[in-house]
Amino acid sequence: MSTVELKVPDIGDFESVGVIEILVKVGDAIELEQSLITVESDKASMEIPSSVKGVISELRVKLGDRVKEGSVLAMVTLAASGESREMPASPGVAVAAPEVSAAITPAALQAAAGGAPLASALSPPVAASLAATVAPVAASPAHNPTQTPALLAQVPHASPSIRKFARELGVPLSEIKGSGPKGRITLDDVQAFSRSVMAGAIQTTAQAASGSARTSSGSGEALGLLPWPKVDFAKFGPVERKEMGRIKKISGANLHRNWVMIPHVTNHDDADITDLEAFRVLANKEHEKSGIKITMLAFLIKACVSALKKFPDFNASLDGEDLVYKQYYHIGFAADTPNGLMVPVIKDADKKGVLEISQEMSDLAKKAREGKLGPAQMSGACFTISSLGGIGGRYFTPIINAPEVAILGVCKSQMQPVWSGQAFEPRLILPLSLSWDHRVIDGAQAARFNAHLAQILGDFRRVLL
Ligand code: CAO
Repeated sequence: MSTVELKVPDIGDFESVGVIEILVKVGDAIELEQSLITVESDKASMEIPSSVKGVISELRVKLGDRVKEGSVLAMVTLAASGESREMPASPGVAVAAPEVSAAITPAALQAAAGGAPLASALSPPVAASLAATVAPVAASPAHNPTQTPALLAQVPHASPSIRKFARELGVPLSEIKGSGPKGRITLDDVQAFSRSVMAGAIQTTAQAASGSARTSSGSGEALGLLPWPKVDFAKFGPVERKEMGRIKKISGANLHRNWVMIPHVTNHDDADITDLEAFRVLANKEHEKSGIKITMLAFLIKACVSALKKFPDFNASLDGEDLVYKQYYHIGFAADTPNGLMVPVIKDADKKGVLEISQEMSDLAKKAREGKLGPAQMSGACFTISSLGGIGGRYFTPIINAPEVAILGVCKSQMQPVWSGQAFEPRLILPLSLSWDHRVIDGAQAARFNAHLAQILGDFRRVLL
């Protein structure tokens, strides 16, 4: 049996990178190209794959270590029938010269000379470079005892971008069951998990352990801000203290993250819905017997689908440095419930009529108020509408529901005098407030999106164009 050192290959321009995940443990049988650790620079995260096949006999890194090209990650006892190859380029990492990434021990060298196990375990370029990379095991520094079994157990299978995304959301990958090939965790899995937590359908282990979800009232110290003011309110008058509800705590933490992490901009516009409202009233009369109430929100959902089709950037999500353009149109709508804000999702709104959407919305809103929404009914949205139309107000700044990139806020429509060219006419005007992620969308696009929406709401026949 021969043992080799697994080293960090050329990782491009980075002086050193931090180890943020260790994906293997001592005793693991590893395959060629199997990911060993995840490292992160200030720009990206990447997985370092193995260049040999064998069994991990020692780990030389631990979480938080900084490594650079040539750092020894692990000792690997080579598989008799193993293979080896040069390090492949990781996404976003330029691998310069084809370096030998596994430094070879004297035992391995001996084996190579003898031909047998090592020759089959190493590729020709690796074998050819043996002399330059001999690193006697005995002389190597004592390794750090690395991970606790708990950390090493059950390393989830997910790409670096998904890991990064999960980290940004604070989603523990180890608690997600992957739906991708070989149980790989997909973007949808992370989103679904996050929404379930937000909706209170599930709790992360950390939340369960602490007995509560992370709330939005952090100290702010992590952001370098002044500490939150601590006031003894009772000094100024009688008070009553109540713990925030579970959903409020969870949604608060999500809203806080979205507010802090997304560069929000909000464009306000108006839509003339005089004719649409007249049609809605008429349609409701005609369908009175069906028991379905056609709502303005159902028309808004259809209008938004049309706008999302015309401006696909609004139907996208950021995934690392990529944009994922969704070819489906699932629209979330904010529902005010006694327990707090919930966002049920109308799936495939492009394939449904206004009647069907109205019916589904009413069912989902009822379930939301009764606290009976399942995670599947709150996941997968591409875009969200938050309607305060039934309540009041003029305009507001809705917070984007990550990883979506925009949200439409709607307030109460009001009769207003509008200049027709000849005279002021009374028209029913609906205020629109579109918040968008400036990393993905530009102001001009947002203004066009709103204008398109207003055009459709002004004359719904345009949806057919
Ligand atoms: N302008 C004027 N009137 C409006 C309107 C608008 N934009 N939108 C709805 N209305 C009217 C409806 O026609 C209805 O009137 P009638 O009872 O006379 O028919 C009334 O307001 C109540 O409507 P509704 O709110 O029950 O129905 P909806 O389809 O508009 O909305 C739902 C459903 C679930 C979105 C809504 O009940 C709700 O929860 N809204 C709050 C969303 C929220 O909290 N957003 C903030 C998120 S950020 O914290």
